[in-house]
Amino acid sequence: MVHRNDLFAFHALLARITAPDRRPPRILALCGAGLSAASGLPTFRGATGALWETHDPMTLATPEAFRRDPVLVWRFYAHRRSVALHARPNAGHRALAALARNCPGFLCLTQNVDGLSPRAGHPPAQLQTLHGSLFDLRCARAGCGYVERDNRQEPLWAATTADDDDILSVLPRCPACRDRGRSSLLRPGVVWFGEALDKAMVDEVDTWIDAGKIDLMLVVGTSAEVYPAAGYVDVAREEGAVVASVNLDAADLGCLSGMQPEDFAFGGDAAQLLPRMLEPLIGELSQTGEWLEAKEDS
Ligand code: BJW
Repeated sequence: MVHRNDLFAFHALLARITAPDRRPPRILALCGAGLSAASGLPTFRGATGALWETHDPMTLATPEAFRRDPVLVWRFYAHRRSVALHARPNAGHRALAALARNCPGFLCLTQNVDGLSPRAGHPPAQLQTLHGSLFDLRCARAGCGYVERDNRQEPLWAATTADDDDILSVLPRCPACRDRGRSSLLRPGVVWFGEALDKAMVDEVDTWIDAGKIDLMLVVGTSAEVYPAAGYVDVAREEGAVVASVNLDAADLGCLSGMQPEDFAFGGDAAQLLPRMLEPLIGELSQTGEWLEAKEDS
């Protein structure tokens, strides 16, 4: 099936759903690693996916990998923290942040853990970080519950020799466990395969979805292979949403099951496409390529 990549038709849809004589629009977005690709962060899968050293990142994003080799997994995440901290939000993050500011009925679900959407000024109440954050640290011991939010220490530990035993001794440890005489490792506050998403967050998303018909579902830079996140696209469609997918890879544009004739599929870089797609609702990018309204916190 051929899907529409007609920007004029998309802008006509935006005009319809924001017409003054109807209720305020409700827009949902599901974002993935492709949104941050233009900021220099590698994706997990597809042509822009990258190995870290010799490892497939997917083999490291599991509780089993952390139990087996915490040094290897922490080195991977320390590297990712560093890359994310030195990256800048791109025009795609800023366009979505501007949409949130201009449209109270917009909720963005991001699978990204890189912190770039918050740094683009996305209002926190309109952003759910489904897979956690690279900058949260939590105790690896089940039942402890210690969490440290927004730790941007860089580097996470002082440089040591390449010897893994040295690194093990400087990995972050749980202060709560230490107080009880048992020093457990801290781990990245992200959601690994086989782990449940934060229940309170899922409940909040469900409450938002249940609040009424959804007009538009944006699916941005994701292979939509990982559940339960990918399932929100089907849920939005059941709630009446037109789906607009944005992806660099034509193969992944068509990966969403159940694409309908009224849906849209825009092939290209999300950082370039989103500002143009959303222009009727957020205005124009400045001549310098900077998002005029954007405010970065760092
Ligand atoms: C561009 C671009 C540019 C490039 N512009 N586009 C139902 C069916 C089958 C399986 C399951 C199911 N339900 C659950 C499962 C199991 C599993 C799962 O989904 N497996 C599938 C792989 C089959 N799910 C889970 O395990 C989840 N947990 C769970 O279900 O728990 C149940 C439970 C309940 C109660 C108790 C206990 C358990 C958890 C999933 C967690 C995923 N975690 C990761 C790692 C996070 C930490 C980290 O970052 O290291 O999340 S995996 C990884 O994939 C990461 C991502 O957020 C996620 C999605 O990837 P994403 O963002 O889509 O990236 P890519 O690389 O796949 O795609 C990038 C796209 O961008 C591509 O399409 C490019 O073309 C495009 N692109 N440049 C636009 N410039």
